[in-house]
Amino acid sequence: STSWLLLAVALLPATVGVMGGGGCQVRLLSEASCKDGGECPYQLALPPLTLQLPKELHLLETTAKELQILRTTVDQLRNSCQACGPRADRSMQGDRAEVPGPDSEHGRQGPSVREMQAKMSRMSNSLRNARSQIGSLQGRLEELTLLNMENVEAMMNSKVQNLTGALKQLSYSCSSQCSAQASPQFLVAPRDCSDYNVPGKRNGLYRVTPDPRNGTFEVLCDMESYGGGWTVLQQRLDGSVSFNRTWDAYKHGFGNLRGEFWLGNDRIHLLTKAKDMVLRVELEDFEGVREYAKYERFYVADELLRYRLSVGGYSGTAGNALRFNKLYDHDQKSFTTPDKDNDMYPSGNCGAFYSSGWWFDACMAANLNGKYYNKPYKGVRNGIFWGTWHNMSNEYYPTNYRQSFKTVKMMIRPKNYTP
Ligand SMILES: [Ca+2]
Repeated sequence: STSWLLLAVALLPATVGVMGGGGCQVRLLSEASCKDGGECPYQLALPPLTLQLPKELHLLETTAKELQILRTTVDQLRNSCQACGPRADRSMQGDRAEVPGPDSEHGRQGPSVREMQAKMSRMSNSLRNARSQIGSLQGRLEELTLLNMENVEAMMNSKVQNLTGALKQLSYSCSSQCSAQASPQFLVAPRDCSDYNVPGKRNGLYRVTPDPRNGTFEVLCDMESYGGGWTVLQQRLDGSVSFNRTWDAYKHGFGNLRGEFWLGNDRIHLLTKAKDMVLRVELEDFEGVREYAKYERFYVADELLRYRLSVGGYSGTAGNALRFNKLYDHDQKSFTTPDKDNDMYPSGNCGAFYSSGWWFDACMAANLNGKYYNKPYKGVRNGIFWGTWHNMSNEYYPTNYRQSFKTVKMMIRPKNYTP
């Protein structure tokens, strides 16, 4: 754009001059030089004009310059040739002191020829060099091509071989170490007591991880009764722990795992969610009668579903109190505590009325979290209750005392467990 601007500025005065007529000056050169015939010379002053010429003209200029130089050289050569003889003599006489030796004649006469010869030889040398360089470059190019096509393949093959070897070594060392160390128990954290049940295990406290996202906790394991592998959810032994507790207490569990306790609704949910579980209820009264109820299906939902109970598939000796009849059915019932009424009884809170947390209907045919009585009792039936106990039908008569239980135990085990 700069060159365009320069051109425009240079052309502008000319254009203006012609258009305006003021810039164009035509005048007589001189009156004195006018001839007698009246022919006076005129001087025409044109405004400066700059023209943009194609750049190839520069070559023309260069060529002209070179031509000029060549002409000068030729002239010089011609001159020196013409003055060959006399100049050589003069130079031999005059320059002897400074330019000694027999070559001085040639030194004066043919420097341009010798220079040109030297130049020629230098040029031919460099030409040879260039040619040999080109040759070597071509050779390298071919080598590189060969490297690309063949050597890379070989290199890759060797690398693949190395990797395969390393892989074999790794798999060998892994398999040999693993087989030496591992049994499945170390690979998967025990989810409930059944995962611990190898021969020689005894009743006690074990850590279980039913759901790795929800941590690990301790449980009481019954490893001896009925094939073992039982995770105990609840235990009543002596009445030392009150089961008249809040929603929060039943959620997190309470009591002592070595004595009386409720494991906690969150944990019961996790355990029954991890595997299909069987529930076994153990009951013993103060007359020494021991009976059990077993359910093939036992699941407790999470807190959002109010720990709803799913229970079914009864077998046993104590009777199916959890699913007594249509009016008293604990299956699919939410958990209720004295401070949280989720029961089916519209006029009040079964948990508050019977002093416990349980899956109350309206209200119950069973309540294993009732008050612990160490002997028959009267009044509200708020004790541990199993509605199908063998003597339940005549408990009111003639004494009107209510049945009490000495020990209660609720425990679960995977349905597919084999002792
Ligand atoms: Ca209610």
